[in-house]
Amino acid sequence: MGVLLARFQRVSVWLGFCLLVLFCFSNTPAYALDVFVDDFEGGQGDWFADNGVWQIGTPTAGPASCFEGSQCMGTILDGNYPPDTDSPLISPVIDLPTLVSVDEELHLRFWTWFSYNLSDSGQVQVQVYNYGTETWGAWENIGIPVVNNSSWSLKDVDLSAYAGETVRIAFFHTVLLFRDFTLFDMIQLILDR
Ligand SMILES: [Ca+2]
Repeated sequence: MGVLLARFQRVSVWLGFCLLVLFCFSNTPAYALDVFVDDFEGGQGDWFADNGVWQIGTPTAGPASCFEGSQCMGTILDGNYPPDTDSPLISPVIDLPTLVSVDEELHLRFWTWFSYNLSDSGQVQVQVYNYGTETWGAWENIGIPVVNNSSWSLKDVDLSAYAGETVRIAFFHTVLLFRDFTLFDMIQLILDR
């Protein structure tokens, strides 16, 4: 009788452990890990512009406010962007993590407000560093260009294809004519699990 009871207790403990393990794994929450975050509240940092029409601060035209806080990046904060001013706003160097399972994805998320002339647009680009040649590759367009206009809205670009690479991100402002401007705020590069 004592032996049977001991066996029953061991089985009960083992079953309880198994159920606990199954419960823990089945309830493992999906989560997002920040790889890079910038809301521009600390200033320009290591962002830079080529053929620069970019300014940092609080806009006095358009929405007359940033999405978050008092600092955002824009192509002239108090009026129209000038004509013939193609210009990328380029991020600091970012080391993207590798993906370790099919459930993981890398996403660039940012808030933008824009008002473009009919011939003008905004495009996200990425550039990969080659450690062998110690040079940066060509800029590649990713995601869908934005045209026309939008109030503050959240954009999402999948960067999973660049996992494990060292990259720079650019917001490319393509302009023939002139009109209001474009703004960026609260930029996040996220590892989704
Ligand atoms: Ca901000």
